[in-house]
Amino acid sequence: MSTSSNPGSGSGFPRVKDDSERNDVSTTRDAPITVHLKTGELSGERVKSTIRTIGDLGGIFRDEKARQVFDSNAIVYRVQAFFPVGEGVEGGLFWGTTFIEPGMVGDEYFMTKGHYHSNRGRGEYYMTVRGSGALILMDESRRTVFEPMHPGTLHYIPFHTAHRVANTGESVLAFLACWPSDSGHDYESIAREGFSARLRKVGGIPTLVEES
Ligand code: PAN
Ligand code: ZN
Repeated sequence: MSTSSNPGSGSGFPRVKDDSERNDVSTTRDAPITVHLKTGELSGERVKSTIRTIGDLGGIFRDEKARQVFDSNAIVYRVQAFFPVGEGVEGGLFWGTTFIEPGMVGDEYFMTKGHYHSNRGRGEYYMTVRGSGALILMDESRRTVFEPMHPGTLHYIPFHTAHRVANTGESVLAFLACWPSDSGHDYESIAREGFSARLRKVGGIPTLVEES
C-alpha cells in the first residue's frame, strides 16, 4: 500500500482542513505536535489554549472572601490541548498539558475546577512533568482520596471518578493528560455538590479535610 504523499510539504506543513472529520494516519504527520518533556509545553499550529483566572473560579474555594482579595485576572491555571477529532467523537483521544500556578486561597491550594466526565464511563491518564501537587479523586459514592504528584508520577483516573488537581508546591505544577474524545466535562455536578473533602494546608502539610 502506498502512503499518501504530502503535497506542499516543501514550504512547511499544510493545514488540516477539518479537524472534526479527521480520522486518518496523517493527522499528526501533516501538522506535528511536540511536547517539551521538561516543561510540558506543547507546540504546534493546532495546539489550543485555555486560561482560568481567579475570576473564573467563583464557588470553587472554601474561602470566597480570600478569593475576592485577588485581582480577578490573576491566572490560576492554563491548559494547552490537541484535539485531533471533534469534541464528542467516539473513538478518538485528546492530549493536553495543564499548568497550575503556585498560590493559596485561604488555606486551600490553587487548583483546577474539577469535573466528572459527562460520559461517566470514560477514564483518563495524567503524568506529572514539573512541580509537585495532588490529584484528588472522588468516586460516585463520594469517597475522596488523593495521590501525590511529582515529576514522573503516572495517574490512572478510573471511569465514574471526579478529578481535580491542586498545586501544593512553590513553583508551577505541570502535568500531561490523555482522555477519550467522547468524555465531555461535567462541571455542574461539582458546582452543585462539590467534592466530599478539600485539600487544605494544615500545620504546613497538605491534608484532606472532610466537608462538614
Ligand atoms: C484535564 C483538565 C484540566 C483542567 O485536561 O480538563 O486539567 O481541569 P478542569 O477541566 O477541571 O478545569 C482533564 O481532566 N480532561 O478531561
Ligand atoms: Zn478529565
